[in-house]
Parts: sequence; structure tokens; C-alpha cells
Amino acid sequence: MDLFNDMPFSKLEIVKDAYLLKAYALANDKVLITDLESIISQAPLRHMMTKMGFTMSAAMTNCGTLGWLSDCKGYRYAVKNPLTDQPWPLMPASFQQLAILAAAEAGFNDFKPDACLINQYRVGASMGLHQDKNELDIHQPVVSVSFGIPAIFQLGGLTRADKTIKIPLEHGDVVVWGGESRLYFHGIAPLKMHTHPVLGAYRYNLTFRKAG
Ligand code: MD3
Ligand code: FE
Repeated sequence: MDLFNDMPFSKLEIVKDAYLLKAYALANDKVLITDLESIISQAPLRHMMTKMGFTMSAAMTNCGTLGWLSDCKGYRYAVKNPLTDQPWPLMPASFQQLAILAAAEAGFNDFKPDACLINQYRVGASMGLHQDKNELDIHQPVVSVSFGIPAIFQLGGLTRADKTIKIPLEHGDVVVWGGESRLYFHGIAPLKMHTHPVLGAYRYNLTFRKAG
């Protein structure tokens, strides 16, 4: 049974090798949100510190074998949650299936994510321009899933100085980043006030990666 392709979605190549699957996660948003709430109850959201001593405005947690961490020692993946000294919650089947099917939709047929970072943004929160390069194999794509209130995603190029384009991301949107786009600078502009009927004034982003 294919749980994920029974509602309409559109596929748009935003830049080379980056595909926006508009509304791809809408068909299953109820189960995905229930599973998200269960993860947050096992591994509470927290504001991590950057190496430079700044507090990140998005609150974060993880599920899967590996979880992404930031602290005074820098960025890395770890098998245990430092707040509980326990392994991160298991990646729910609903999450795994969504990530695998979305990657395949963009042409990545053997994506096996072992890490899911969960970012929670309140109104005003943002994420500065950065590259994702803590993963061992940068030939594996990243799949990102947006829920809750909308955000403006900023997408640049391979250098920080490259011009950026703005892409609105809404509840249920999925983006698959592979090939050259995998190392593009990107960020999230400060969130404007909106209210989502289920999630309130928050945005959640799930990023699936093969980190180890
Ligand atoms: C482009 N998160 O956690 S998702 C991150 O909305 C991160 O929370 C943002 O950037 C968020 O690292 C953006 C979209 C995204 C995720 C990973 C990417 C875009 C990407 C990796 C490479 C290129
Ligand atoms: Fe990123």
C-alpha cells in the first residue's frame, strides 16, 4: 500500500538537482504530526549553542540512530541525547517512508536516512545562511519537510557571496536536495506571524539525512 502518493502534489526543480515536492506530506500530516509529538515528548526541544556562544533561535531535537548537535565544541552527530544520556527516539516508520519515497521521487533510489533533525521555529526565529557538511557522504541527498506556519527559505550557491533566491515553504511541502545543490548555502528568514490550525504559531522542519 502506498500511503504517500494518494493526494495531489506537484514537482518543481527549483535549481539544478533540488526538487520542491509541493504539498507532498499533506496526505499524511495527521500521522506525521502525532509521531512528531511523540518524539518531542521523549527528547524535548532545546535551544543549542553555537561554537561562538550564541543561542540558536530555532529549538531542536532529533530522532534516528544519529542526532545533530551544536555546542561549544562545534557541530557533530552523536548517538545519544546529551540531555538524557539515552539514544535518540527511533525514527518512526511514517517518517522513514516519507523520506525514502520523496528521495525516490527526485531520482535518489537508495536513500536510507539514519538521522532526522527537528527544528521548531516560533515567530521571529530564523536560521542564518549556512552549508550542511557534517555528513560523511555528501553524495546522499537531504530531504526536508515543513509543517506549521509558512517560512521564506533563502537559497544561494556554493559560496556565501552568491545571490540568494527566496522560496516560500508551507505546511506539507517537501524539498529534496541532491547533486550540486546539496552544498548550496541556505537559510530561513525571520518567521512572520501566522497561525496554523493544528500547530499554532510554530513551524517545524524535519531534515532527513544519511549522516553516518
Ligand atoms: C539545502 N534547516 O537544519 S530546511 C538545517 O527550515 C536547515 O529548518 C532549514 O537548513 C529549516 O540544516 C532549512 C531546507 C534545507 C535543508 C537542508 C539542506 C535545505 C538544504 C541541505 C543542503 C541544501
Ligand atoms: Fe541546513
